[in-house]
Amino acid sequence: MSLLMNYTDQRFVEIAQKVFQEQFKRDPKLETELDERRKRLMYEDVVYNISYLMTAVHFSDGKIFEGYAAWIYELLCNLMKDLDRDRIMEHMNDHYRILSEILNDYSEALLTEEELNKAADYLNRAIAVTEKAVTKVTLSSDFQEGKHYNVRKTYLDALLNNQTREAHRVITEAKEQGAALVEIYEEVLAKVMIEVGNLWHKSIITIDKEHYITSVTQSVMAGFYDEIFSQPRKSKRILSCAVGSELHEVGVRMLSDMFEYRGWDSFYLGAALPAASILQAINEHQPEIVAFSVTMPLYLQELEQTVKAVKEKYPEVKIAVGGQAFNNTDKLWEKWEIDYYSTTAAALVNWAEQEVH
Ligand code: B12
Repeated sequence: MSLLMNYTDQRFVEIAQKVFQEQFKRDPKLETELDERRKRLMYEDVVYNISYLMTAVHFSDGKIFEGYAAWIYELLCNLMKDLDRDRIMEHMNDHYRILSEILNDYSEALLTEEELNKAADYLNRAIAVTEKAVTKVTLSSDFQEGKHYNVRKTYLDALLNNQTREAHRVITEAKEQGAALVEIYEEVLAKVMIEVGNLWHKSIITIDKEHYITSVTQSVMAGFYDEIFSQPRKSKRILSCAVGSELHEVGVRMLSDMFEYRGWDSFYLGAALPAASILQAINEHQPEIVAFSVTMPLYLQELEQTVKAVKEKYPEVKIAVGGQAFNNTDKLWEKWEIDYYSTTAAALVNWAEQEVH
């Protein structure tokens, strides 16, 4: 077994080339993802991977290759930030599978049966290490603090691994084990969404993954609707929406659901609602409270105008504002004629239960 010692060995070169070509054959998307420079680096990596594998086989030490697999995966994730972590996992694991098959074809010509078995075992271990590493991302301290950490971490892990059913299962299980709906919304779903934004901001995940997680989270919320919409009624109404050209609407939907769950009739009007439509909807639904949400500071001005218009036309309606746009302001809400501001939807529900009779 002298592969490592002699890179110019024709069989070694042949293996590397075959693995490289086979990877493109099986995964044509690679052509568009890798430019010429990346292709050259990828070929070099194939050579590098084989030599690490041979070192591990030589010492009968699978840890050498496992450690290498974890290291090369993180390196590639950092070098190719335009690709998602699980796409890079796919690249690597295809590579390990192909290498295993091609080594097998060479069989005794290159390695003894015992060595071949070891190589196959180490390649499988590398696959497992790489699969696990997909979710090994640095999470913010906010995400790690507070109740139900395990539930939100498992939920996030499932989603980072594209495991939609598992994500649903995690939430159903938390509910069955007694987590309140408000806790699932605030402590699990909201915190996971915020963390997903952080991961996107750090280029750890790509935009398609962020969209996928948003849509699964919305479907998880929809799964609670039978329960939410079958609570005893209170004859109180809340109208809510996001204003301006604001597309972030998961938070204000949560808010609306929490009111409905407490027996209020909720009129949730979604994202990007123009002021004129808001005024018309208030006239139609006659809510006791209107709740406005803004995430992007760009739309605060429009919210200010909307608040003024509502106050003028419907002075008896209570106005609540919230959303992340207020986080980095000098208590902007104190300068407006509103009735309530808070950083969480749950706090508004509690306030409204006390204040609105
Ligand atoms: C999903 C998402 C999107 C989706 C939204 C889809 C949808 N259907 O909602 C899409 C893809 C559309 C999107 C687009 C954009 N996004 Co975006 N997005 C997110 C993400 C990851 C999650 C949003 C979310 O659901 N959060 C969870 C909810 C539950 O939180 P919440 O809204 O704050 O609500 C809670 C409280 O604030 C409160 N609350 C909310 N409203 C109200 C109202 C009242 C009255 C009260 C009392 C309480 C209250 O209740 C909730 C629970 O307590 C965030 C990350 C983040 N930090 O949130 C980025 C994030 C908000 N997006 C960001 C950006 C930059 C954008 C884009 C500009 C990207 C782009 N280049 O196109 C666009 C802007 C679009 C627009 N015009 O609005 C940045 C904003 C940075 C900034 N401050 O300027 C963030 C923070 C990501 C990041 N970390 O950089 N995004």
